[in-house]
Amino acid sequence: QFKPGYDAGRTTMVHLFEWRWDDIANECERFLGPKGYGGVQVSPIVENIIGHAGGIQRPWWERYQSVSFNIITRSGDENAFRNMVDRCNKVGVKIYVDAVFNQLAGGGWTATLGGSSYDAGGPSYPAIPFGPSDFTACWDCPNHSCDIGNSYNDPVAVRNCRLSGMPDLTQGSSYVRSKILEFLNKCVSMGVAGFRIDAAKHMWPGDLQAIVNGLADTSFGKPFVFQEVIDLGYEPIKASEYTGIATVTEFKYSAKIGEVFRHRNGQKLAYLKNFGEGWGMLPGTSAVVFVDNHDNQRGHGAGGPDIITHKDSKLYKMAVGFMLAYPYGWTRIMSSFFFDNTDQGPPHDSNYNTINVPINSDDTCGGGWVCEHRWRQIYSMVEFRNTVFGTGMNDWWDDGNNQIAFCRGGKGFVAINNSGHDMKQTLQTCLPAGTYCDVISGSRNNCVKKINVGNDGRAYIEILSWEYDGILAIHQGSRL
Ligand code: ARE
Ligand code: CA
Repeated sequence: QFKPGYDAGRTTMVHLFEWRWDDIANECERFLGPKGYGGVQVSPIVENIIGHAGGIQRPWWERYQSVSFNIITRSGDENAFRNMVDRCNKVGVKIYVDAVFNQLAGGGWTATLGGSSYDAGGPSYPAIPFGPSDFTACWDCPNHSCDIGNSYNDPVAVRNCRLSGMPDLTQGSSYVRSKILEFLNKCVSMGVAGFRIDAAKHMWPGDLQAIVNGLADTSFGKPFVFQEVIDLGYEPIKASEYTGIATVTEFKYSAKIGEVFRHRNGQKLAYLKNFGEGWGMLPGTSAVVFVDNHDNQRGHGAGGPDIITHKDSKLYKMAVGFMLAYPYGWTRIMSSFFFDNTDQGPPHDSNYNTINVPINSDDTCGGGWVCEHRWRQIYSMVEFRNTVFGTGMNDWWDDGNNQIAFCRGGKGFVAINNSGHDMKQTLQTCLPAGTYCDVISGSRNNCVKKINVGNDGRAYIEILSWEYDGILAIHQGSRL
């Protein structure tokens, strides 16, 4: 549960938010496998309510309101899901399922995707089946409303009350655990490599431990488990309560990297020298890290306005590039769809069926899909991370401000200029003498910036303030 189980030479997963299973299967074969991605986090896979939010039909978040454990969503049915897992596994790309079992669907909805009936008032979900005794009773929640509301300072309320009004499952019950495990282990038997545990903070660590203990083995050992625990340091529930069970999503990383690259609160890139544990974050081997996620890129969850997303593309490429270059945590790339309204679901046809992702001749996506993971600056840094994996960080340089550079062993070198001034420096690259191609501005086959590394390992590095990208990277594999 602590290792993603990536195939050799792979290090990074991408969250293909709301993608269809047939698209993900194609993407594994035509792009993710060849470009060295290790895995895909997929959106929740089980039957959910058909939702709306005011005038917005089919919000993305309807998938966090399950009514059964049947595999049927807007991404496809069970056959399409199995087919995807097989095809991705064959090309070395693992699948991680977003597992939602703190709560089930709330009330007020009339239709479900597979037609299963339910009653949030019971609460009763006959397709599983779960009945009233499988849910936390209101008297076990300290709030009269039965809801968590703002009670994030009370661990009992966070675990026993309802999250946004949705009926709260009692993971303390052996029957409830057995049904959850039946579903998770079915996924494992289909070849799934691991799970994101949604709303882990809202479940008692001991109950989660019991569930994780019951997971079947994959071909590489226990499935990878990463628990969604939002701990920015201000609440009594700590991420460290969960790191004994499995890895945890490190939200401080997302929040802080946004602050630093936006120069908020006196932050500057020079301070990133000891990013990670040195900033009070979890041990790197226990942390799943990301610049933004599907919640905080649209103001849900934690992080606030400083979170950097694809909308600030120059900043985003620098921040994601830093994350991939720097030796801390298990890295996850976000792949989004465009939205004007924060409730809006994925690109769809007139019947609200999710549309396939059209791929343009220049490798980018159309149809309303952003596909950050296809940006050259991002996938080239995934390859960088694969190349330098296992080395430490050395030969850090900074200008005391917002220009930085560092090496990864003798295998890679990266420089970032987020200062508004030109960067013109002769720096130690730690690479053997030779000519290298910068993988941000171009590629070995179509090189734009050539870097000459001398016999002493030093090279002249230039990133002008007006340049399209504020990052430059060379590595063992980019030698001309
Ligand atoms: C929707 C509507 C609600 C409605 C509910 C029931 O928005 O108005 O009451 O449905 O009908 C997602 C959306 C929610 C959505 C839900 C169900 O974000 O808006 O509710 O799906 O459809 C907390 C949790 C954390 C959670 C975030 C969003 O701790 O676990 O809130 N993140 C996960 C997923 C979400 C998902 C859920 C959980 C639910 O990633 O996508 O919700 O399964 C502080 C605290 C944090 C807290 C944060 C926000 O920072 O420290 O712990 O995060 O505030 O409250
Ligand atoms: Ca709970």
